[in-house]
Amino acid sequence: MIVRNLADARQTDRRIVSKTWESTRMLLKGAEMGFSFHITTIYAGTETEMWYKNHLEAVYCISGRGKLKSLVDGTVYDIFPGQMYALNEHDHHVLHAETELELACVFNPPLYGNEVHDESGAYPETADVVAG
Ligand code: 9YT
Repeated sequence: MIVRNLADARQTDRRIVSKTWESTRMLLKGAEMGFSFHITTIYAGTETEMWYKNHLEAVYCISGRGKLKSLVDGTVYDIFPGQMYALNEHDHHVLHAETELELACVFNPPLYGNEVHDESGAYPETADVVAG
């Protein structure tokens, strides 16, 4: 069994800080669960364009308010606590955080560790660090 605490994990290199977001990776590839599990904070007033060509992701909104726009068909969805979205078709999208958003995110395949988005908004297929 693996038991971890978010506040503790935030004091370690599990906390990855990028330009418009930060993410604490609670479970990674090395845990051999078949997915990774992250608690992500999107900073208020930011827009993040993403396109996970190598991953599927499900996102659950814990707190905050924002807009999710599909860059496939232009549909805009409200994001608020209780909303979930799944990028089941590797959907190209942009997330606008009207307030700070706290999100729970699951990635399949799991992230290795310290990945941040490349210029296209994707994570690479492999990485150097393999944490649990
Ligand atoms: C919602 C989203 O995908 N934000 C980018 C960060 C990502 N969730 C991560 O690395 O945890």
